[in-house]
Amino acid sequence: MASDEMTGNGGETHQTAGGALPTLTTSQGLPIADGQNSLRAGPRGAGLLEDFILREKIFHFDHERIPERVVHARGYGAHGYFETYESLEAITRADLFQRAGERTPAFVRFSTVAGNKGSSDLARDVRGFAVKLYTQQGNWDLVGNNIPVFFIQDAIKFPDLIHAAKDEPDSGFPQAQTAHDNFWDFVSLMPESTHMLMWIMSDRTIPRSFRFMEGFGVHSFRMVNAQGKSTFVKFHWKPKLGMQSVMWNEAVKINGADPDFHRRDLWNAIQTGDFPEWELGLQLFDEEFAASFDFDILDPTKIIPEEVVPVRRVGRLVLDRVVDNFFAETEQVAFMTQNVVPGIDFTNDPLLQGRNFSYLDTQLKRLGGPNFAQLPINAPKCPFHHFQQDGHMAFRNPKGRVNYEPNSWGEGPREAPETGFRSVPAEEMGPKLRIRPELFADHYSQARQFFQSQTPVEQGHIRDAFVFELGKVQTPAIRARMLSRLRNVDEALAAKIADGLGMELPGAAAPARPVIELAPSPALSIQLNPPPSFAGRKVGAFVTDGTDMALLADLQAELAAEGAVLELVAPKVGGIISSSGEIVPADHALEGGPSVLFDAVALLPSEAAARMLAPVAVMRDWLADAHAHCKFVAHTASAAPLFEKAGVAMDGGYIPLAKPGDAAGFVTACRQLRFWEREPQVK
Ligand code: HDE
Repeated sequence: MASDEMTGNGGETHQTAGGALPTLTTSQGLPIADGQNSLRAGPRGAGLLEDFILREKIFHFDHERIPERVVHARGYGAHGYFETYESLEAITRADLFQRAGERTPAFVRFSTVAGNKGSSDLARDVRGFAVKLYTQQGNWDLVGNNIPVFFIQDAIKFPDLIHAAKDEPDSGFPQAQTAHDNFWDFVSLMPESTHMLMWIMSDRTIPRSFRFMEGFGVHSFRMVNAQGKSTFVKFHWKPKLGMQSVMWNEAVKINGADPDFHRRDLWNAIQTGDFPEWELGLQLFDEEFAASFDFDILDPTKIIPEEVVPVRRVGRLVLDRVVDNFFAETEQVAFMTQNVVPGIDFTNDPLLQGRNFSYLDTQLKRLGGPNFAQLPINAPKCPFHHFQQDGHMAFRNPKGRVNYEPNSWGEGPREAPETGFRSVPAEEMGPKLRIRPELFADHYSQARQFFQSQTPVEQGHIRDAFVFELGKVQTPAIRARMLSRLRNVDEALAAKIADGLGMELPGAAAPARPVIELAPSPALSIQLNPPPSFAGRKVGAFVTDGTDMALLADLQAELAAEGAVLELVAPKVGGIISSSGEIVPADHALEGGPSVLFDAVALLPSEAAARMLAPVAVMRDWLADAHAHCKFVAHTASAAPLFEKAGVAMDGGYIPLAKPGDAAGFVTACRQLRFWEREPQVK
């Protein structure tokens, strides 16, 4: 036995009871006798070049990282399935839509766009919503976002957009945010981005979690039936739990309290069997509608309002399995817009056409060779046969002599003229030009429609977000240029932002096409589409020694019946001794469980504890934040000293818990998610 000094492990052995664990080896299978010490010349001597075990281990470690995605670097994935509600045979021959009840395996990766892999989840940013469907006719990737429009109309502007949005190249900051000069300089010079700016300054870019956000395919695609008939389609994902966002001040604090807030939420929901679900919605329309629409359906900065073309729900996506290994699955998954299946096709949207080039290209760089489709997460789950061979890391290698076609050996795959993929034979004619269609030049009408479709509370948040972001812009001329554009969206909004910035309102920029007055679309508002219940949400209950267990149990039961979760926050994580003398473990210590982590809060301290804790800063923040973030607050009478010290004035969002039964009223109130009536008082 080696001495403690030589093993460096304090004398502990790593034997396990029964000794059933496998032997540690090198990657070549060599059993390792000592994994704690490198080979050296004497106890205090130099390391030896001969130590191939050290060299192999460090070599592999040095190469553990692959390049992070140039955009959407931070993301989180999960497995699940898509279930078709009804046959869509009349519209598309895509195999996954043929049979009601059929389940297609799926992998979904949610992401932010601008931040690097280690950035925080609550950055104000667009969320990626990328879905890989492993159909029986190949993989179909619907690589979408949680916002249905985009900043730019042509792929040639994408590198400029992303350069401007990401950290500035000399300083390397700010990371994961658009609140800086380069971004606002670029977008204020690109009026086509105005519609998207309204969306990103809205609460859509600070979602409560991935589970509570919509997804969109953005571009117009085509569905094609067996007769070759093509129908235009816009794809939507509708969250079963409804939409929900946090407040900006809350987002800033969540980033500090739990930078992994969104990934933890998804992981926990799946692990506890509360599987997140979205319905796939289709907006289907034909050439005739496309020709009559006020906007060009090829323009990715435009939507088709749901009130104009209703969303038909055709199936559901359920995420029911977390990954086994983050790197192998979430990091190595390669989404590609060009992964379509027979029955799905592209349109001439110039952004989509550029994407179809980019996604293949980027995988070669990121995954290091042409065989990334052989990785289990990327490989189709249907039979596939081709004659591609060799290359870096080829690990599915065919047997036999036949590696080309046509061949006369009577072996190997053949084309499928009837069932294989064929592009829609759209007529393409015209001069070769670098130009955009006329209708693409309407930059403001839908931006205005979006703003006017929001509730006053949501409009206030948009205004505040512009004031915050433009307030971080150091060059006054950039702020002024942006304001001159916003005057075309809404005069009152522009004036309020100017006021918030302490600036004069500049003259309006001349729009390239006149702004059309469009009917508001209530479907665009989060608040006008409240969730069906409080299910999937989380309440944080502050408890101390002496907490009334009957009231706590009642609260727990009501939340469980609603499908919501209760977590206990206590002065110490070890827990509390309840009124009935039992030890109840806590989920969070007060310091580690700030109220921003919860959708609503409850306070059930003993009176003595409330008096003692009232002056403590963390306690005051806990309550003051819940109040400022317009949360519903359930409380026992004994919590009164806390309110006084935190300086909060109780209002209709405060619900007393005096007797069993009161918790039901609290849970009902929580279905509204926030007590927005409070916001004017706390702003
Ligand atoms: Fe992407 N985008 N994109 N994008 N995108 C990538 O591909 C690109 C666009 C989207 O979770 C990259 O594998 C170009 C719109 C998502 O792995 C890259 C253009 C939409 C993801 C790329 C766009 C998206 C990406 C980087 C303009 C919403 C993450 C890594 C022509 C519909 C997928 C990668 C994942 C990722 C290029 C515009 C969504 C470089 C050139 C519009 C959700 O290929």
